[in-house]
Amino acid sequence: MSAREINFDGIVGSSHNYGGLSLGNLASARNLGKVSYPRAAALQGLEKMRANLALGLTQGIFVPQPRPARAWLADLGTKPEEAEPALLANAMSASAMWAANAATVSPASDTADGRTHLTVANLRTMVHRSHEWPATLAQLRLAFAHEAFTVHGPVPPTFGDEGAANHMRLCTAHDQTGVEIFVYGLSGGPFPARQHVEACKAIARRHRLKPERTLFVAQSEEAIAAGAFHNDVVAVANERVLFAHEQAFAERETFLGNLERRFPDLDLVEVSASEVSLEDAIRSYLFNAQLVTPPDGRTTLIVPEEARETPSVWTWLQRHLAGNGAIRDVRVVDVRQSMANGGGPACLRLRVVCDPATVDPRFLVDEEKLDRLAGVISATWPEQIAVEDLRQAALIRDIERARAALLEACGLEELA
Ligand code: SUG
Repeated sequence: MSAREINFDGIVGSSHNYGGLSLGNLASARNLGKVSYPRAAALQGLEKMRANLALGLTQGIFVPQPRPARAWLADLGTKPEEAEPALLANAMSASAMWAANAATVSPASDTADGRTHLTVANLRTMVHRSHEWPATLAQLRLAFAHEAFTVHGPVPPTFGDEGAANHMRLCTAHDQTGVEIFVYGLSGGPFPARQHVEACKAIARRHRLKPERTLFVAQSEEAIAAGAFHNDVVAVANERVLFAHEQAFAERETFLGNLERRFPDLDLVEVSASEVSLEDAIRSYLFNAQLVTPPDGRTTLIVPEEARETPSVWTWLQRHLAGNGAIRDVRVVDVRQSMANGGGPACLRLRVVCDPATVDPRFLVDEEKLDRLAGVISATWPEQIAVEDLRQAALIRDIERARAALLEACGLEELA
């Protein structure tokens, strides 16, 4: 088999809740304290994967992390029963579901040593995400143990790194040499810039990328200030196509000029602020879509329901389709439980271009396996969680048992 793109989706963890933990992520702040529905959330995620399989795409999974994060609480000298409420909330988040923040990936065709390189993201800016990386790294090391891969530890936490959410790749086909674009933040008005340029440069060096096929570009301050806490909230790329809001990048003309010089085949689909405001783009997550190439070659955009409900966005999409633009098809998925924490279809997946035969099969899914996982989730995931219940011993027990049942169904007990 040859290399192809695999989307690895994070399964929504059994502790999924709305803790309002992410400054600069407007949905997270807006939904603080709302009752969450972990079972429905995880099943929505599985349905998205099912729809991708139906499109003919190859689908993978990552399993949820241990919650509460007992190891992290122990490092802080406490435990779930004793931790202060704020600390406990940071130990209970299911935020590892957003696999786009798991790692940055450079496919073998881009690297000097012909291996696929992955660097686990340190996620150091947000407290609740800063302790994800050890469990993510353990999982990456299992899934990508084959010699075709090199899995790196995190960039030192001096420099913030949030993984593939701030990384795009342009290429004529997934298995061909690409141009890798690293997007960093300098300033975000009232909000933190989570991705540091020093981390981007470190990853490009570690991954042994060719400087002439690598670009670094800053997010615009206005995008971060409007709620684009990751670049994938305002831009997404697939093969030749870069789909972006015109206010996504600082020094837009310079960036696009540099990009066209490095990648003359670029097919730029830019949405102007007069057609879709930054506010509508961020509320609807138009750009936090999966832009994919199914086997029939028709570039397809997988958007959340919220995009259909936002008139300016839906009008833009219909006009683009009618005009035979680069995006040939639009599919709508319901990931509302994740969206309410600022995680759209693209946040939920990590793209890895590789030969599926080199991936540990426990991390790949087909219809039948999704059925089995849905059975476990329906039987064990809590139906709902109110933030004030996070300390309840019975809930904590259910959350931990549910994850154990899923690990068993996946044959991944060693991640317990
Ligand atoms: O890091 N939300 C996540 C959403 C991540 C989305 N990922 C990408 N854009 N790729 C974040 O802000 C909210 C958790 C809470 O408030 O309970 C949260 O972590």
